[in-house]
Amino acid sequence: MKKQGSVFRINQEGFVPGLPIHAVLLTDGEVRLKDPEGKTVYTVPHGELREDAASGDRVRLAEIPPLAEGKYTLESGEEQREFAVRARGWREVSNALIKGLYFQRCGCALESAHAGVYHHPACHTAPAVGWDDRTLVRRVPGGWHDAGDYGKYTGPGAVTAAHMIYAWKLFPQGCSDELNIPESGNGLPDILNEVKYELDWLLEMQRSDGAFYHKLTKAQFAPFIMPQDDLETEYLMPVSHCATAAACACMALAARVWQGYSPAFANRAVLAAKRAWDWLQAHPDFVPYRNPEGVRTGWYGDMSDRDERFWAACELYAATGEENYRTEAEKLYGEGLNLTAFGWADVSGMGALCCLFELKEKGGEVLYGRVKEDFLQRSEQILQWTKASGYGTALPADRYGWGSILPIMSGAIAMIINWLLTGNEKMRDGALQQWHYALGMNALDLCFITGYGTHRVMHPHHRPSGSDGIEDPVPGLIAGGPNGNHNYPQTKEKLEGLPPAKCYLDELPSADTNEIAIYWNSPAIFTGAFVNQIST
Ligand code: 9MR
Ligand code: ZN
Repeated sequence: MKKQGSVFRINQEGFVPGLPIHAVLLTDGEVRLKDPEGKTVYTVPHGELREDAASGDRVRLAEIPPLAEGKYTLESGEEQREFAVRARGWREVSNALIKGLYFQRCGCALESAHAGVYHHPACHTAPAVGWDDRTLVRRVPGGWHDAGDYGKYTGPGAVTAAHMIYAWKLFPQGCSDELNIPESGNGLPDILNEVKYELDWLLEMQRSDGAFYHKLTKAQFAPFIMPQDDLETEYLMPVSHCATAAACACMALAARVWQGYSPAFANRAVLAAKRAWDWLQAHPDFVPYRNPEGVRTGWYGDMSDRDERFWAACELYAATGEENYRTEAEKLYGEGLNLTAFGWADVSGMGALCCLFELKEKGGEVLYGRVKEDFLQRSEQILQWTKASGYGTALPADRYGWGSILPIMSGAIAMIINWLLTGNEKMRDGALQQWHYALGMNALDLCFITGYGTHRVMHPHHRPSGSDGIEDPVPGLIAGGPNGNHNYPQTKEKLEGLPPAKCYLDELPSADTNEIAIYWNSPAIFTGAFVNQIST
């Protein structure tokens, strides 16, 4: 048998008809593409390699015109690599990414009817206690575990839910499949059913004065035990500006969507958003969140709330049409924001999404016109990074930090939005290449989504996967990926000296390269919804 080619780096879930096939080649020689009968259907001619700065690899990125459904083989000398072209070929993996959030549900049993072998009893059902005020004892049920730990963090949760809501708003046909979750078949698309699980929890995280608690976690991370065995007290940690503004934005966004499904819920959501906004107005001086003494769970430190406030003002204006929100949004926009940032720390891009797709008629010169111009310019920069990378990855070599998958998938979102606004095919292809990156077209030759790909992540830093006694990790979760910063000493010891895009360990302790997180799944969900929609 011929060797399974080490000179090929491709999307390990294959391709779909009608879209170009991208493959990174580590050979300058001719590459033949053969159909199942062994007939050459396409030839990539000999071509020069160039060094990819992030990985040190000498590569070239080939683009093969769209192919009909079928099985194909790439061949270079003795090496070959098979792949399939299938209609709806990426549906399964993108559904799995959404279902991945279901597996993160807290406070309810995961029944085997929905969770299969990964079923487990309800977890974290005891009442939470206020960290500052121990007389505050109340149930705060639900929500998603944030990542490999069992914490639940307001800002990151709000951003995750919002990525998913926008995925559905912009690409409904790309994400409307039934996911076999408890609510399936209730008339609401399943992606929204899953989001609602988080929204209900978020509403519980609001204090009576309108502010949101920053997080609900224990004082320390749990050991690697199943969630139902994690019985220590969970605390409502102090409120924060960033959490309040992010939850405010998310609730105003949700209110508009649920108007068509459940006006009562929509009403509750918009009222929560308004109360959060009023708290922010009454507390104009930003105080960054700090973990109280003795608390070691995720910090989610953020040194500015301007971007969260901008996003919140945009969404509230879209939800209510009240001019004061518009005035605030314009003022905050005028302070200068990075409109292509879509992560938990900088949410400016979420505000941009609102301006571009919800405020076209109502946003006028600033909130539509200027945001659009600014956005197009910034996304052009992302396309340039993509072109400069040998692997077509939207990240410069010096920016591979903890969770590098986030800026990479954010790059995909930015290029997708550009494509929606301009129809520029280079943007579509740039976005596709980030999808391919996540699924295997990368220097590690690895699909970052558990349960998928021919070369798989097997040991994510994820407590259930690490303690359930099942060999395969919980499926549909995306790993943070290579991190050139070597945050952990043991990671540093094993990886020091390697180029950043190769600093990755498929080892359970390596939270700094192999943890999963809900807000890494969600931009991949957005991108998956897009690729599905344009290929159906
Ligand atoms: O995603 C976060 C990353 O940007 C930070 O560099 C890192 C270290 O502070 O923390 C990451 O978030 C973790 C959070 O603090 C706790 N839950 C797991 C998260 C993913 O690793
Ligand atoms: Zn739990």
